[in-house]
Amino acid sequence: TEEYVEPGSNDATTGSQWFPKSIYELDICAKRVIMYGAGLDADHPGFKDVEYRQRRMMFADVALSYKHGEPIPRIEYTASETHTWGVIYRKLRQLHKKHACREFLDNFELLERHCGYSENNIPQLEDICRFLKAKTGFRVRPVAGYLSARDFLAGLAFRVFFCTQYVRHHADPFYTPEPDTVHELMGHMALFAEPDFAQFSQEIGLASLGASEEDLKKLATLYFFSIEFGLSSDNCADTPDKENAGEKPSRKYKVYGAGLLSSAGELQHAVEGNATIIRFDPDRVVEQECLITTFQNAYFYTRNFEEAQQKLRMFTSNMKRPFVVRYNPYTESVEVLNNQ
Ligand code: TIH
Ligand code: FE2
Repeated sequence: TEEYVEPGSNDATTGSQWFPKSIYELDICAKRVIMYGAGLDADHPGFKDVEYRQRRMMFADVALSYKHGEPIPRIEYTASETHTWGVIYRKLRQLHKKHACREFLDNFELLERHCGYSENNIPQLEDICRFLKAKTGFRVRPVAGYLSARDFLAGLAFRVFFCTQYVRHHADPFYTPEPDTVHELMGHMALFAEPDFAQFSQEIGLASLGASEEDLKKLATLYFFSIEFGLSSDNCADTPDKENAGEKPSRKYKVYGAGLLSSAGELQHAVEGNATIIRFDPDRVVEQECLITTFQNAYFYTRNFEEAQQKLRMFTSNMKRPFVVRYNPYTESVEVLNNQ
């Protein structure tokens, strides 16, 4: 499975767009990076910083030469990178304690105990990968930068999460438009240790395999407003119960979305300001624009992961594909059953 597959290629088995059938074929997806290092846009604080750009090239090399099954190379982070991490760590841990959901906080403590999480140390992907594998079967693998939504979501179908390993530029520690290792480790990792959340994530991934362009875009938007920016109303002081209750005071919500839990700036905006917060209803969510260089215009909540999962299932069961996929955990591959 060494070959490169051109994005958009036809899939011989299904007649839809090509998608990986085995976990090894994620090596193909991992190579189709949209932008990294030299591709940084001109607004990015790292754009004019030659040293930063060179460092990013090193990370890109590590990610592009990685293959499924290999140990993930350990990175020796610089004093400056570790300092940036520490500044963010201190700030976010305070905010997490106030605003993060219970499942996130409990699992984050396990990461501190077992995976080298501390304000003086940037954890290594290999250690996290082993930990998650034992908890939920989730794995991480390094990636050089943004993938297309199709390639990125395909990883989730195999319980694989593509993770950047570089650190954001020190000029702007509390918000970055690009995912970086602080976002992945501080925002995402804890919940992949939670079985319900792992299942929810995989189901988005499975629904995305061979989906039409239109459906793929909807699934990417649902991913974005749940896994990246989702809120929950369980265990809150005053649980909102009315459907479509908009613009409620923020203390009624807990946060589980990684894009909020890794950004002190946007987290405070979402739950300490008066951001628009709407009930997570897939038909409504897919109408919302995903913003990647600014804060979101609105955030969505469910009561808990179970509710998110039910709503997602209802929605995806109406999506049409001329085949059915089933994940086989013994072979770590996707079986395709053609419908007549
Ligand atoms: N904005 C987030 C942060 O500053 O940590 C990173 C990203 C979330 C979603 C996409 S990029
Ligand atoms: Fe993310």
